[in-house]
Amino acid sequence: MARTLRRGTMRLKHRIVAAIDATDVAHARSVGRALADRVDALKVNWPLVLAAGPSIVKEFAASAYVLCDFKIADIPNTNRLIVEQAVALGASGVICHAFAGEDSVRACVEAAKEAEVFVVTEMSHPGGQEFTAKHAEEFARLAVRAGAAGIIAPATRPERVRILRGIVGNRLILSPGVGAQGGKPADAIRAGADAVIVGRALYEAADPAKAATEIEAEIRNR
Ligand code: O7M
Repeated sequence: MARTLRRGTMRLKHRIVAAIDATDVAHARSVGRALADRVDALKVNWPLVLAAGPSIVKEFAASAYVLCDFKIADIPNTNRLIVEQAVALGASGVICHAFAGEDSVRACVEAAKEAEVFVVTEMSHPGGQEFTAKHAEEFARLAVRAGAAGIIAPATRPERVRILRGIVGNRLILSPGVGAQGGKPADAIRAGADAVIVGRALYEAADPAKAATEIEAEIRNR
């Protein structure tokens, strides 16, 4: 039986967003199926969309909250067009960059309608300290002003998550950089993240469902 698209606000039951960046489409599908009920969202980025085609968003949206991580960073009109396409495919959330400016972020929020917009602040990799870290607080304030649902902040630097939490109040904070990039889920959550974003530690695991359960337990027992 075909399941209807489930759109709405992210429910933080597991406090995990799975980044399905696998480019072996059969594997990505199988990981998506295994994790749909064990994480709060499936995050889809360019590697999988380029490998599988945009219809993968629709496919995942039949059983999960799909967060389209296209790191949208263009002029307002182009941002609007991208968000409209992602939402039409079934995305419940989209991710944009702040550096393109407030008008560009606002265009995403307006086009998203009932879908949620998350704004990247400081990036989790070493290069994230070169430019994004210097403006992360401004990006977080911009996200709040523009009416975003939340921000993306680095699990690799929990002390930065704590500072950004002080700026965004009760907006959501999703933290990537757990596992393969060295961050610890419990540290990010203790610092104020609502959920961690986990890619390779889940989709490269021998048993992704078991790996998700273990991360959830680590968060619960922090
Ligand atoms: O757990 P990994 O390292 O295999 O994957 C992390 C995922 O989070 C991957 O999809 C990245 O594109 C994403 N990500 C970061 O790793 N760092 C960031 O600063 C931001 C993101 C992200 O999700 O931005 C929205």
